[in-house]
Amino acid sequence: MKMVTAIVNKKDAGEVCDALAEEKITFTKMATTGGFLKAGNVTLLIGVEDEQVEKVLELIRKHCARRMEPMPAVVNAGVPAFGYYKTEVLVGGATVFVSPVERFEKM
Ligand code: 2BA
Repeated sequence: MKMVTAIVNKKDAGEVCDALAEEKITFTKMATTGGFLKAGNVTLLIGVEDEQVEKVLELIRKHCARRMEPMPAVVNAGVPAFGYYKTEVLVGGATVFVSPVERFEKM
């Protein structure tokens, strides 16, 4: 068994969750915050059998877009007042970790 931890953009979370539910894949949805942009994102905990991992990754890939997000002023603080500096950053599609599950029990 594997635990898929997927950090997705809030804008994509609804579609990803609907797609997982449609495939009868159980998951937990958590409201989280990115450490860099300090903006809300969504973390999904998806415990699945090994043979379902690729299906889960495929659904996440299909429904998560890469997009430019504005950097909040605090992240931009300290840059020179003149000249070019970055005001947007490329985020996503999704950041995914696949970890082995040593033991799974429902009590
Ligand atoms: P944030 O930490 O808010 O990062 C948002 C985006 O900002 C990142 O997109 C990346 O493009 C950029 N970024 C992050 N740290 C940076 C830095 N030190 N310098 C310059 N740019 C930086 P993604 O890589 O797609 O990450 C989206 C969200 O996924 C992250 O939101 C964070 O919540 C999570 N994440 C990404 N990598 C992670 C990791 N290794 N461990 C845990 N969470 C991670």
